[in-house]
Amino acid sequence: MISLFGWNGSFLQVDLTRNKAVAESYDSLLALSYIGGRGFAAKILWDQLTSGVDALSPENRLVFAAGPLTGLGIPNTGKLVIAAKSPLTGGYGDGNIGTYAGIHMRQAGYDAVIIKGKAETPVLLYVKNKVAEFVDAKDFWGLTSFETEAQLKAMYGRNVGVVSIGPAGENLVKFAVVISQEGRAGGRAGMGAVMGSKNLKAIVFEGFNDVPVAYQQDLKELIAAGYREIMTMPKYAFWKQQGTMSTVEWCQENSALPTFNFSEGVFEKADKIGGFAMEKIKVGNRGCPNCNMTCGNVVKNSNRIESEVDYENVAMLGSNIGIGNLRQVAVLNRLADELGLDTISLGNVIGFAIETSQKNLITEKLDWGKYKETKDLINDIAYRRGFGKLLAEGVKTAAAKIGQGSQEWSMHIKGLEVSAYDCHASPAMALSYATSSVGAHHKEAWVLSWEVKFDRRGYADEKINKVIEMQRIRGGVLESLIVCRFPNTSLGFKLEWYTKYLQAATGKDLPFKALMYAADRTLNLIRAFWIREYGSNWKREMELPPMKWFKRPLTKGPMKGALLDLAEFEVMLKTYYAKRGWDERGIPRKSTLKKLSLPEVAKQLEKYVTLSD
Ligand code: PTT
Ligand code: SF4
Repeated sequence: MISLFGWNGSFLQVDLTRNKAVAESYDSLLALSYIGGRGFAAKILWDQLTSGVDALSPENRLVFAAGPLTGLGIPNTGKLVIAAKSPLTGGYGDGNIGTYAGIHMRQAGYDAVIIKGKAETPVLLYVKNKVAEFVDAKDFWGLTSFETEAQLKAMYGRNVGVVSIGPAGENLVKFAVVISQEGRAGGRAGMGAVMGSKNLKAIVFEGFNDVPVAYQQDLKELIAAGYREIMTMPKYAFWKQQGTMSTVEWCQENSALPTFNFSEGVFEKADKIGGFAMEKIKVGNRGCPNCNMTCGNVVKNSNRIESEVDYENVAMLGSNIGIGNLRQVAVLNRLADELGLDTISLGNVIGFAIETSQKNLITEKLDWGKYKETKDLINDIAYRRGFGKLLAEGVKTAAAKIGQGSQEWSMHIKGLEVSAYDCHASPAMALSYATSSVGAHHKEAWVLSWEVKFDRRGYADEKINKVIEMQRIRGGVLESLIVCRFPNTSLGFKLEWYTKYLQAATGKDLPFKALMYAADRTLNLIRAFWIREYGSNWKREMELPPMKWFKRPLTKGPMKGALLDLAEFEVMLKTYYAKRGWDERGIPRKSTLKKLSLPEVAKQLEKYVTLSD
């Protein structure tokens, strides 16, 4: 056990094949080198996996990792990283979910839970204050994530933390997510499928112990001051009103709203699915634990049932598939949550299927804006029925099977479907997708608003620097601490708050610079993970954005005619690599790994590829 404050110094290693759960301590070097969350997850997956493991086999590890700020009541820290080798991309996969489960996990004494093996029949794991129990979950198999959590709370009490999968995870849909608290989802790259492959329906966490901190009184005062500061920020009131939903109008104005499978950046019914339309049917706010920004907008959907909507969900299940009715979109969104499907990939595969059908390349007759048919298709995907079975594999595999040039409009990078920002007119946003740690996700560098403000269509070096800076801060520091990025990115809450919290919690002086260094280490380790998996099959071309953005210009809106330029983008990508200390293939150089104290990683990688000096 380490004698540091802020960290418990203990992981729970669970083997579902043998029904064994063992606490394992780790040393302070690990804590200080990787901080927590994504840093821990990357290190654990690097150490415990070998190249080529089938992501849906018992050998894969499913990691639930918290950070040194989790469970202490600090603003916006109710988040948990869920990570594994991704069945969708074959590379590193993770996601970030707001849940009481992370808080309870820390208060039960663990900084991470690592799951390997496969239970013979469905189980759930109950972790209560250092004691882990395997509970038969046959009666839960087949339930939606909402039903599962409700029943578990009836069994274990309302205050426990629960993460679970729905039928999509059970059926190994490659973009199944893990769900918590009726509307929080995490693990876009198929973490729900990994959980399903282990026959693990849910984990219930119940912890009552305080995590040891260095300066309790200082921390208490800082926490109160942080919440006060957030509430007095100028953008706070509007944020509470609309959360991420105002992004619909913003993207429409700036020609970035994914429309008809990313063919356009504007949607004629955008006002019907935007933030102001949402306000008319809003019935409340929900959110993650330890947050006074509660950005989950709860609306009443067409079935008069509550559904929590965020920008990505609405854009992908709205404009991207031609549905311009927010109550209907909210039904689809809730269905995705119940079944445990990632809304971004879902809207993406459906958009791809409609476009492919319109071009008469498949026998299914699909069209834009068809609410009822879409609902049926979503169920077919979750239960792997009919055509849904192919779409359940993700858009990359579906396009490869359909062929006939359909790869050109399969909107993914490295197998992960692109998030809800059209990039015809945004080279840096496309670069951010291309080089994200998990595939085409916006979470690390949402550079689009910066492009809109300063230089929309250029390929200048400044853009590359911006992407790298954002990736280090958001994808490295915030994902490892772990804190929600919205207070900083949407309200302007200063990052210095987090170093103060960290100091009070751990007693260690870890300046932001040190956190950025640790972030670089983690991001390079994740890169190494991808390279170790792909070996000689790793190609720079894998990181090129979808060809549609290079070949088929926007036909409407303020950016009409816009296209990405392939030659310029390639130069941008190579320059990005050079700035990261990677070679022309995008592989970290030996010198870079050495600088980050990762010589062992270099040694291992050399078994798979030749490293440049
Ligand atoms: C995230 C991705 C996003 S990002 C959204 S909406 W977004 C989608 N949400 C889904 C959902 O809901 N249901 C569903 N079935 N699938 C969904 N897939 C999509 O998943 C989320 C918020 C949001 S709302 C965002 S941006 C921020 N993301 C953060 C992040 O990544 N890191 C961090 N440190 N802080 C963040 N804060 C914000 O959290 P993935 P949540 Mg999510 C219903 O997991 O895999 O990273 O994909 O966690 O608790 O729902 O909060 O406009
Ligand atoms: Fe969760 Fe939203 Fe609060 Fe972030 S701002 S912690 S996503 S409720």
